[in-house]
Amino acid sequence: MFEKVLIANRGEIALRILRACREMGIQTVAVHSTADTDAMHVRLADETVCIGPPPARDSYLNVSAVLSAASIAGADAIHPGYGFLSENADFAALVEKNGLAFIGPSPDHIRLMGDKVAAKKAAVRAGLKVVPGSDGPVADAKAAALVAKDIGYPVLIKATAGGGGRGMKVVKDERAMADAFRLAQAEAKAAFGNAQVYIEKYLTTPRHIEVQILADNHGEVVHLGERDCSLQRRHQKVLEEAPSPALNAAERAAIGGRAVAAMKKLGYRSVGTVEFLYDAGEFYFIEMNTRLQVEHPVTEMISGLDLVREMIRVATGAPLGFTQDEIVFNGHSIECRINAENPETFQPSPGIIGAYHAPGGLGVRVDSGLFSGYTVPPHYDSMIAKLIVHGTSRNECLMRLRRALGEYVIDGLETSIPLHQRIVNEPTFVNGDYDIHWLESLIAGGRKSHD
Ligand code: MV4
Repeated sequence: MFEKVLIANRGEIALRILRACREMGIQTVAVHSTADTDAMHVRLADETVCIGPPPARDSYLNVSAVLSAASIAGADAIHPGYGFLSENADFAALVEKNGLAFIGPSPDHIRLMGDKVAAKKAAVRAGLKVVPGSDGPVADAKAAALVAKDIGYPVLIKATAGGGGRGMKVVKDERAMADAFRLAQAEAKAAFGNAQVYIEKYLTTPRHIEVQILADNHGEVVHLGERDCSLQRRHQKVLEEAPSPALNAAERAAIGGRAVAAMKKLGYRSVGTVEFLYDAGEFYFIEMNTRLQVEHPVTEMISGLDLVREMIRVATGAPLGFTQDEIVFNGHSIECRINAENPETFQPSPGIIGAYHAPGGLGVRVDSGLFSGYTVPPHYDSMIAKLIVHGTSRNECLMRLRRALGEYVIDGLETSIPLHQRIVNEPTFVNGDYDIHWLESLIAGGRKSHD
């Protein structure tokens, strides 16, 4: 087992990793910017290293600062969390070159999945169905129009280096292609430094369903069920649940089994998430995330497994301690991402936390570094807490979530708690009958049937 792990992240996920390490008897090293000196993950760590000023590019994204901190502290492994350096293949390779373990997938798998065209090709080779579209990158609007004519409009232009929805353009008909293509290329170039784009048939009302994978270094792979992440605003997930209310047991077993078989073929290791669009009973692979995800707790709640612990175990070379048959799913879980932002305008709302009271009781989990007197810095993502609830059924989970949201007190700044209270009372959400556009239409609809 590792003796000392450096946690290359901040906020709730740094705390989440720290907790797993402590339970495993592993020493922790927190790195932090000067904006995070008083943060909870820094206070609780065994050792701390300041790695730079507030802007992420000068601290949490500074590869040499993080590697130097690991070397000075004598860490034998680095956990990257999510965001920041977590899906930087060059960073993962450098960590290994420095003789440390990267607690995550191999640099090659990170690189492969970072190229969305290569990822799709790999998925096809590994037996997964993908959305019809161009075979690879498309050179110009003329070639794009040829593909679109073949698969039929509407189509979606996506960035090869993209992911997470940035730089996508829906094209309704051939007349709109030329402008959309140029715009997509320009946005891809600006966002990712790579103008390359590809084309897919645009699915108008799918759900976003993703399968959690766990793999050891010896070819064993299991899935931990799926999560429904269809509730998004501007490609930011707002609320996630497991299992998906859209799937029956046969569909669940089928997609889990296909994702496992694909990852075995690819020789994948560590945790990963295979993302699908679910439309008219079919699953289409779109991307794979080669990291621990924000929403991993809903999977932990229904599987009883500690994903961070398992991720650390397999990174030491230990074999998976259980088989697919031994994983028992139990009940239902929902996570609400709580952001420091105005619940109507979505403007960030950093500031000092006044009174703070987190909900508790049976089936309630709060992953957060918040405390009364803490200052939410303006330099980073606005997510300040995750409220995760478990129930024996979806209805019990929903009742408990409403209760827990009502108990949560975060004074001093605006949060998205009122938005969540609205969502959990909407009939469409209560029925589980939503797609990827439902939340945005609810928000755009203004004052509607809440309370
Ligand atoms: C799509 C799609 C429809 N058809 N691909 C968004 C994030 C990235 N992971 C992939 N995404 C999508 N890919 C095809 N072929 C719909 C989405 C999508 C989306 C698109 C427009 C507006 C909001 C969206 C929310 C979630 C997913």
